[in-house]
Amino acid sequence: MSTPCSNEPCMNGAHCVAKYEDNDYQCSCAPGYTGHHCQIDVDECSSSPCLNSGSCSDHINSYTCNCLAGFTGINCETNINECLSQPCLNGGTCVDGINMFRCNCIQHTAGLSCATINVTDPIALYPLNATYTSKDSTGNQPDGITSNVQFAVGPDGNSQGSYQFFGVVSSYVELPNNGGLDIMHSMTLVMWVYSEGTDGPLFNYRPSGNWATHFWVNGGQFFTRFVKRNYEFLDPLISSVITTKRWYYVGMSYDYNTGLARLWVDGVEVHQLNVGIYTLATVGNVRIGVKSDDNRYFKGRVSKVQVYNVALTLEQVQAVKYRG
Ligand SMILES: [Ca+2]
Ligand SMILES: [Ca+2]
Repeated sequence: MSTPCSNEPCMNGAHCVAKYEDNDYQCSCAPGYTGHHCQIDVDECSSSPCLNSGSCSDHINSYTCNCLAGFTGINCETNINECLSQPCLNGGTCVDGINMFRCNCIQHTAGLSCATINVTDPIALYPLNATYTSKDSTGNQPDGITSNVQFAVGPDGNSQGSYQFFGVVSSYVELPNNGGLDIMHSMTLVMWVYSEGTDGPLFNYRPSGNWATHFWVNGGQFFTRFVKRNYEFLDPLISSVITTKRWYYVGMSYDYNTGLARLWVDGVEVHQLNVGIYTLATVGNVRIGVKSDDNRYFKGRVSKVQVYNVALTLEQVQAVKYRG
């Protein structure tokens, strides 16, 4: 028996509903189709559902968005956070962009990820190796004077990459200070030290007499004391007890703008102290190994002594570790 639906007029999986009284039919479309015979594939992209310039692909009763780089989500509604991987180094602040990030670098750092650390040149750099002997490789300061020291293996493995100090009154290096090392204000000193167990001076202003600013092994610890111009002591900075017969990369700094003093050992700040704002006693020649009126003489090795007239940051101290 023939019905209005007998010749299957509805398309695309539609259900045909016969209307006998009119000898007609109506198509009940499957999802995603329209039209009298459900012959039209509805364009689900017509409402422009894809955001942020994503391109839309129409499917049966659905759509997909193809997002531009930097966006995600069903409708490309999400700006991917490129800062999540923490790409900014050295304290830089990350600002998320579109398929990119930008780093706002702190002072003295630069580059896309703030990986570049800018450090001013030292005012003196004594490599204390066979190439430079006791000379300042920057050429700024007069040559040092050696007394009963000899070359030894340095922290970089160079067989003549340091000076050996013997722990006796005659064994020292003296660095002349014709005003060039008289820093007075902000300063940083970094050096490599290999102690063989005695206390003694590592960088001591004034070879004898009044104590000026000094850096020592004292009590088996790294010990630095900034001293006021009138020779009054400021509070010292002290590390924990050090291991003998291994190299340490040590540094200390004083910031005249803040009064803050710092002591670093192998890239770690071990002591920070606000000692106040004073002009420092950085007068007289500097001696490594001996203060002639004190009977404690450093025994061990020293290499790559660097002096700056600014207070370096920890990142900067690490960046100059192998200078010299
Ligand atoms: Ca469609
Ligand atoms: Ca982004």
